[in-house]
Amino acid sequence: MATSVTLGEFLLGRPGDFQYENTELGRLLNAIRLAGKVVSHEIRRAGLVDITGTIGSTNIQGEEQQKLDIFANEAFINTLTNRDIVCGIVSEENEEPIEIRGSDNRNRNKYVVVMDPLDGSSNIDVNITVGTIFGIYHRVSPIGTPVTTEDFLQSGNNQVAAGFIAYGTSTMMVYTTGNGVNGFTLNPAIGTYYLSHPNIEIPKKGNIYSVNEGGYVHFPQGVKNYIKYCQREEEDRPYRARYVGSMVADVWRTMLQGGIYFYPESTGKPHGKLRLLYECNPLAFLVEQAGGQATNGYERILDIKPTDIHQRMPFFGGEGEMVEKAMQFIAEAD
Ligand code: AHM
Ligand code: MG
Repeated sequence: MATSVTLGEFLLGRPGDFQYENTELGRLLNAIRLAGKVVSHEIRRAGLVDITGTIGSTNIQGEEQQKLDIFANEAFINTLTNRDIVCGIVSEENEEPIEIRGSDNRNRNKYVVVMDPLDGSSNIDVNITVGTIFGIYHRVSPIGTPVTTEDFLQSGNNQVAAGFIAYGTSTMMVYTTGNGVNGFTLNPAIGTYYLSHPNIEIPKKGNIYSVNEGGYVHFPQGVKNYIKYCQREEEDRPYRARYVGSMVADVWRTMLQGGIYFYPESTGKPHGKLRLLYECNPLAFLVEQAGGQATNGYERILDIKPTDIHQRMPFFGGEGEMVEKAMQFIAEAD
């Protein structure tokens, strides 16, 4: 591990840095790191106790079993609700926004959070990385009034902070507040996250492409042409193919090793699969802050004004030149 700085110390800031620890944003990030530990602990038990069953089934003690994505959803909602910082949450698990009026019931909390509490949860049963994705915004509605849908339908440019917690071979929290990206690895023995990946920068000249090619026949012609380009024996190609099928893991690899990750539209999924608010936007913010690009094939993800809280959006993210090349193929085929 490169350094012994903890996430708590990092949030305190160094002279000249922003100081988060005593601000509401610092407390909010603290709440997320805590909920991440609770979820991590539960996920680590997944192979030991029978907790991956479906809702409604009972385990051997007769207790009701809970799916891990429901557990994660409740862990994050409870942790965020109890701190009088957040006035509303949009979660992949909840059809409607969750309104939080605060302990004094006066709607005075400033922030909204969008989240996918356990992305890629179908991977748990096969011991593959899953993750919590989050984005944080200032509310746009006046303090003292109930949270509105408009508070959540902000373009990703307005994110105050965003990140993910990956539950993989280790548990990591990776986030940005618009001042670079830093990654922290949890030491589970003492429950502390350490700064393991300071100032992450996506390597130039990537050579990995990452897409679910099972959908190839349904992709637009430009995307098909780009995939063939990735596979052609020319210059530094063919590229290597990697696809976990867990967006946090695929984007994290892309940030560390370079390359491009994409989930395009297809005939069956005209807007792709990934959700703009709580999958595309937070990860686009991270990718850009690490020096890369993230688009929907035509325009920057972060510039898109959402129209629906669960809206889907094609995603092309990674090393800038590779994303531009993909966009060039899409434009040429249109
Ligand atoms: P989920 O939110 O239902 O878990 O779906 C999102 C996940 C992403 O993590 C991943 O990139 C994608 O679904 C994989 O989908 P596919 O199996 O179609 O490739
Ligand atoms: Mg998801």
